[in-house]
Amino acid sequence: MNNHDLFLSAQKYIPGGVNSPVRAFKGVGGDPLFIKKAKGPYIYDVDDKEYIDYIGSWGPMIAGHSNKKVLKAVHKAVDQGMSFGTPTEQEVTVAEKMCKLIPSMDMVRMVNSGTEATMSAIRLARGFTGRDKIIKFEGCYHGHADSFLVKAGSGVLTLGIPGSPGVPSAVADLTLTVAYNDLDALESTMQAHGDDVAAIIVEPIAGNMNMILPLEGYLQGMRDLCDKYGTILIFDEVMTGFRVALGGAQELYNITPDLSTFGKVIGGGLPVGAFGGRKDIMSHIAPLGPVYQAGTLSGNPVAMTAGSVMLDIVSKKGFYDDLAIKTQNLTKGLKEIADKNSIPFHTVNEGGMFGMFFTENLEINNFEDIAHCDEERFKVFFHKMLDQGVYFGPSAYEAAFVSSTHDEVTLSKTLKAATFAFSEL
Ligand code: KE4
Repeated sequence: MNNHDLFLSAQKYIPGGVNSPVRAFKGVGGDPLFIKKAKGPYIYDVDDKEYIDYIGSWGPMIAGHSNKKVLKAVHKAVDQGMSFGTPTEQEVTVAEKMCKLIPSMDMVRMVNSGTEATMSAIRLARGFTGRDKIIKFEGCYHGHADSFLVKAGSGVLTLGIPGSPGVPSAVADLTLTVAYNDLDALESTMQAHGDDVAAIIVEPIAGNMNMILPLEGYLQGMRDLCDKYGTILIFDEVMTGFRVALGGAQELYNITPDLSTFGKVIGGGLPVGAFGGRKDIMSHIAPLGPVYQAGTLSGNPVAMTAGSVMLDIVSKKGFYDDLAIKTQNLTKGLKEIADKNSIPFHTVNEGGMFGMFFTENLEINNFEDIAHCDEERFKVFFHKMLDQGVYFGPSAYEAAFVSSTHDEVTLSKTLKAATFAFSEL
C-alpha cells in the first residue's frame, strides 16, 4: 500500500491514524510519513523514499538507526527469551551503569516510558513529603499523566489544546504552572505555596516548546528554593539525559536534583523509562517502602540489553564532543543560509539537540516568546525540506536531534536542501 492509502487505512482503526498525536502532521499539514526501515541517519518511507532523519524516534536513536552493536546484542537476547516477569542480570547491569553515570542517583527504578517515569517520580515526591501540590513550567512537557496536562508542551502545544478534557479539576488544581526562566515568579509562587509543594518538576533544558536553554542562575535559584521549602527538585531528563552530555543537563549546569527521570536513549529504541535519585527518597518505593509503583514489563531483559549497549556506546570518550561539533556545524550552516536570504531565523543547540526559530527575536526564554515565532513560515520550511529528503519534527514546538552517524554527507545534503528552501520562503 502507498503512503496515502496506508494513512486512510490507519485512520479507520487508530484515532487520527497514529499512536502518538505529534506524529500526525497536524502541526505542519499533509499526510504523515509511514516509515518502513531505517539505517544510520536515514529513514525510508513505504514509497521507498530516503530521508535524512533529525527526529531519531524523538531522541532514542543517538547512535543512529539499526546500530550494529545494539542489534547484535538484541538478537542474542531475544534468543534467550522475551520476558520473564522476574529480576534479571541485565536490569542490575543497567541500574549500576546509570547510577555510576549520574552521580545524583543512588538508586533507580526502571519503567516503560517517560510518562511512567515522571508520573512515578511525582507520586514518590508526594508520598515522601506528604504534600499534594506540584509546580511545572508553561510549555514544558512531562508526558501525558493527568498532573502534567496543564499548559504542557509537545503534542499538547502542537494541537493548541491548553490541557486536556478528562483531567479532573481536583487534579489539575494541584498543579501550579509558572513561566519558564522566570525565577521571580517561581519565588513568589513558592512564598505563597512552598510549604504545600511536594515537587518542582522541570525540563532543565526545555525541549518541548522548541528548545529553550535555562538562563544563567535559573536552575541554581530553583535548587535553592527547593532547599528553603523542603520541596523535591525533579529534573525531567527524559529528553536531555544522555543527549546533551553523558551526565545529562545536571552535569552541564552542575546542579544536583533530588530525583531525575530518563527515557529515550536508555532504551535504544525499545520502550524504557527510569526514575531515580537520593537513597532516602527512593527507599520509599515499594517493596522497600509504602509508595506503590509497578510494571509488568519494567526492566524487560531485551530492552535492558539494548539500553546497556547504548550506555556503553555513549560512554565512549569523545562521543558528545563529536556530536556537539556535528550539531554546531549544522545549525551554523542553516543560520548562514537564512541570513543570505534575509530570513529572520536563528538556532540554539546543546550536545546532540537543537532548536530552530523563525523570528527576529534573539531572546527566546519562555513559552510566550515561542508563541510569537512565525509558525506558518516553519510549516513551509518543513515541507520544502521534506520534499528534498530532509525530515525535521513535524511541529514548530519540537526540538531536533543529531546522531553520531550524521556525517559530512548528510550535512552537505541538508545545507543544499536548505539553500533551496530558504530561497523559497
Ligand atoms: P514518553 O511517555 O513519550 O516516553 O515520554 C514523555 C516525556 C517526558 N518528559 C520529556 C521531557 C519528554 O520529552 C517526553 C516525551 N517527548 C515527546 C517528544 N517531544 C515524545 C513524542 C511523542 O509524544 O510522540
